Amino acid sequence: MTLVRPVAGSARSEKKSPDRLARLLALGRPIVMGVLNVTPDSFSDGGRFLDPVDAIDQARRMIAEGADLLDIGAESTRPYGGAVPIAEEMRRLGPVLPAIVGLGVPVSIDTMKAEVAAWALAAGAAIVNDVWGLQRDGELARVVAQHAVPVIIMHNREAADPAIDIVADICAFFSRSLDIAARAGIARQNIVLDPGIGFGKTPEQSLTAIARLPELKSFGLPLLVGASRKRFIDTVSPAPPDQRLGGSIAAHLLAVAGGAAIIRTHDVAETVQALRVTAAIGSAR
Ligand code: HH2
Repeated sequence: MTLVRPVAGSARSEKKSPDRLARLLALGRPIVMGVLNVTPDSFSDGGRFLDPVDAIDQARRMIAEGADLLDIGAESTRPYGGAVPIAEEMRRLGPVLPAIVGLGVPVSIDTMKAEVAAWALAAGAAIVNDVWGLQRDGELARVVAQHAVPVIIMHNREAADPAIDIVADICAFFSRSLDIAARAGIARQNIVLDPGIGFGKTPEQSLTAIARLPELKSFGLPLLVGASRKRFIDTVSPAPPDQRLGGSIAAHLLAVAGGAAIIRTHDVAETVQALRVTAAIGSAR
C-alpha cells in the first residue's frame, strides 16, 4: 500500500511554534481540546467521522463551538481494540489532517507511533499526544525533540491493579517519562502531563486520579484531563457513552478545580459553556 503524503502547502499554512500552546496556556482560563477520531471503532464516536467530509465538518463545528485545540486520532486506544498498521493510520489521516491544520487552531496528533507522529508533524500537526507517555515506541521522544513541539505524556498501564496506590503509580510513570524526555532533549516547557483517565485503571482509580489531581501539580507542568464519556461514569450512574455528558462535565469541572489546564472532550459546546459559567460564578463572589 502506498502511504499518503502530507500536503506541503497545508503544512506551511500552520505556524508550527511551540509557543502556540504556551500562549493558550497563558490565557489564564482552562483550554478546551476537541476530540476527533477518524476510526471505525473508537468507544464513543467510532465510525462517525471516517468519511473525510464528515471529519472536517466536525472539526469546523468544534472550532465554532470554542475548541482551542483539536486532537485527531486514527487508532482507537480501546483495550483489545486491535493494533492498526502504520500505513492504515496514515491512510485514515491523509485526507483529513492537512485540511484540519488549515482551520487555524493547533492540532495534536494522538498516536503512540513515531513514524505516524513524524508524518503528522510534517503535515502541520503542532503537538504529539502519546497515550503511552514516550514509553512504548523508543523513537517517539526523538521525533518530538527533533521537531521541538509540545508533547502530552499520558499515564497508562498494561492492566489495572486495584491493589496499588494509583497516584503513586502515576507519579512514578511520569518520572520515567520525564527522564526519557530529558535524555532525548525535549524541553521541559514543552511537556504536558495527563493522568490517563480510564487507562489501566479501575473505575474507582479513575475517580481517585481526578480527586487527587492536585498532587500531580508537584511536577510543575500543565495538566490535561480527558474524562469525556468514559466508563467510570457508567459505574457511578449507568448510561451508554453518548449519554454521559452530565458525568463528563462534572468530572471536568472538578478536574479544573483540582488544577487541570486542558480538558479533552467530545462535547465542546457544552464543556465550554460549563467552564464559562463556572468562571463567571467564581468571579462574581
Ligand atoms: N483518551 C482517549 C484517547 N486519547 N489522550 C489523552 N492525552 N488523554 C486521554 O484521556 C485520552 C487520549 C480515549 O478516548 P477516545 O479518543 O474518544 O477513544 P478511542 O481511543 O477509543 O478512540
